[in-house]
Amino acid sequence: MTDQTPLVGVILGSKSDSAVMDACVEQLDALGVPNEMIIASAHRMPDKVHEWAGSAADRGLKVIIAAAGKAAHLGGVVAAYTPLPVITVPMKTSDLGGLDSLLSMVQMPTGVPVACVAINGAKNAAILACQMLGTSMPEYRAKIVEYKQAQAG
Ligand code: RP5
Repeated sequence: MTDQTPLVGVILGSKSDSAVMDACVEQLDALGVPNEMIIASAHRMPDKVHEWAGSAADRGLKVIIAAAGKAAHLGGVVAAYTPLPVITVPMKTSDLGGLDSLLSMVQMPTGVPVACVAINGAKNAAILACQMLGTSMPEYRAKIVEYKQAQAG
């Protein structure tokens, strides 16, 4: 999190998701991507999700990352309310190992796409968001080039 206007919004279905998703925010920070994070469940707090997602583009966000578990409708609901690209992160679950979350996210109906990273793929969601910013903002493309060079050793 920085003082700059957030470009990436991270929304979690529950505070319990932050144990995994803190790594997403840390990766965004490491890449220098201004971000904001809120907790709002599609099922428990639908009005809050609507308000946040519906105002996201006008507030300056460019990409949204949505993390949730079980019957994980959060990313799809957010995508219904915004023209911004939505990256979803399926949370590993105690009952079904995250397959429930994964299928809930990837099986979106035609017309409301979301991207989906691996189960608990918090860091990849941050990197993908930065890559999306990099298509029109050279400073973020440069961050990805730098990241890939460091990764290659
Ligand atoms: C989902 O249900 C959340 O995203 C979380 O992954 C899962 C369990 O939530 P809690 O019962 O821990 O709040 O909505």
